[in-house]
Amino acid sequence: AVKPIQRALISVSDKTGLIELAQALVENQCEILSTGGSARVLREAGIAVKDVSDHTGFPEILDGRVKTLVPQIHGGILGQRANTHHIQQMKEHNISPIDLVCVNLYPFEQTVLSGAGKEECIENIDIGGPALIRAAAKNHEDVVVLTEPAQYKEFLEIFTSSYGTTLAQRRQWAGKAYAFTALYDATIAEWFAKGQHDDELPKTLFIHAQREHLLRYGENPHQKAAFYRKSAFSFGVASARQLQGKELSYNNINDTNAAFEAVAEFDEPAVVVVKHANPCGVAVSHSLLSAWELAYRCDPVSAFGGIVATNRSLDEKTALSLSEIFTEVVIAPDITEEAQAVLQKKKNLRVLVTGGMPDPARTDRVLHSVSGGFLLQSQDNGIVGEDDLKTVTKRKPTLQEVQDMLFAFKVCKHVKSNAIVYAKDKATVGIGAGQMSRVDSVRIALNKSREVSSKLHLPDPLTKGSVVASDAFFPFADGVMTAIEAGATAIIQPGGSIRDQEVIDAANKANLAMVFTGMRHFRH
Ligand code: 93A
Repeated sequence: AVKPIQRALISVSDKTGLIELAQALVENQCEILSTGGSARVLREAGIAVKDVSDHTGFPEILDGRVKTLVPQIHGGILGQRANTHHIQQMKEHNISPIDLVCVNLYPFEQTVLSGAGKEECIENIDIGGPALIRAAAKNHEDVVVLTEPAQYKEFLEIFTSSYGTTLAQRRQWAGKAYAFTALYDATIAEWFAKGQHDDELPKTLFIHAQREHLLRYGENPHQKAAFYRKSAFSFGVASARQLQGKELSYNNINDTNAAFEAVAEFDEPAVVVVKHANPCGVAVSHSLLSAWELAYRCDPVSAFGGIVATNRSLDEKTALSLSEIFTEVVIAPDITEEAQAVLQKKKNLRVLVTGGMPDPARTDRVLHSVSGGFLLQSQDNGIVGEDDLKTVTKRKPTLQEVQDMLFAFKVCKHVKSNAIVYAKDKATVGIGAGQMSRVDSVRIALNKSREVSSKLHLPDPLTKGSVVASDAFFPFADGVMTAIEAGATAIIQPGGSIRDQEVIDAANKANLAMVFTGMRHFRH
């Protein structure tokens, strides 16, 4: 049976779609109760509305902390219409039933993301809203609960054709409502946990993430997949706005994340090109355009169909240059109107804007699943600086070599192990990733670089005069020998092998400078 709606309570932070919803309710003889800001918006649109405070005879107090937390409201939602005892009590206390509750909550997560102070964040913890939502969901037998503007359309279609709703529909919305408030509270709990016990891992792993949407498929077409969003308090692929292009695939999301996390490592204008979750070109420079050109030069063959990430607002010149090659995704903190106009011509290209950069030093956790369980670790937020370097060779590195080494080591952190990165003038010139033996990575990076150099008809290969970074120690001297063959002049690596001395000897023999970082950056 269809249940009519005679009285609705509307209290929303996000006013999207509010007027259309209220209009339809009023046209169908429904009385609307509303809180301060929501009532104002409705009145301005000429919609008849009654203030909650007039309805209850109790004013909004404590700067709005108590608006709807009163028996007239909660009794009106929770009273069971088929229970004569309830109806009797409601009459006694002058409580009239409320048949629809439309509430969305104070924007806690957005407030945190905006960089607001602690007090403002606390003030954006909604208390009355979740209480209304949970009450209405509990009594879904009699009450409709809507928690986000995206649901209004579906509701209005049903309501305007049948003037009411069915139990099955109300049950569905009720379930959504509890998922919604649970996620909201999990977000707040996460925020409280930040900075209190950063490095502690929880005794019980409680994962609450909202299924954002189903993906067409997983890594391969025969795998099912979906994207789940948790409260991240950080800018990235999960919080990005997609301005154009096809829907992101599973691999797109993964690769885009890798690219954006990597580019966030750098302060100067930087570009990272990623293919299959590994960087195939990284550069920092005086401008984004120059960084893009240098990053692309590293491995143009692999860059085809890749992901491009920048750490500055994407400008027109860079957009023009990068739109000359086939790219799957572009992700940037922002984009100029001119650059957007350029990219719009590439209909299929996905363009994502995040609104900011993640802090590479932030504390976060990384979850990995194994059969029968999960592995949880703190994110690799280690950053090696000049003071951490220990020179182990006779020759000390030059200033230029130090800068290139620090750059290359940062890139290494984002390359799958075994990772080897050749770099010169803060641009990668050869990347070897994911090999089972380190010396293979050194060779692959060199061979790729040789191919690029010969295509460019350069007199010297790009690796000549470069530095080499290794994500973990060299177990033998063979890797160093290959780096010498490539024309590298300095090496940065964690050190710590029982054969360190053999490795150092090989470097000394060729007058290479070598520094140990004492920190490893495995990435599997
Ligand atoms: O401050 S509250 O926790 N206390 C309340 O009693 C209360 N009632 C509704 N927040 C409360 N709300 C929230 O106010 C709603 O969840 C909604 O987000 C917001 C709408 O306020 P306004 O209509 O004044 O813009």
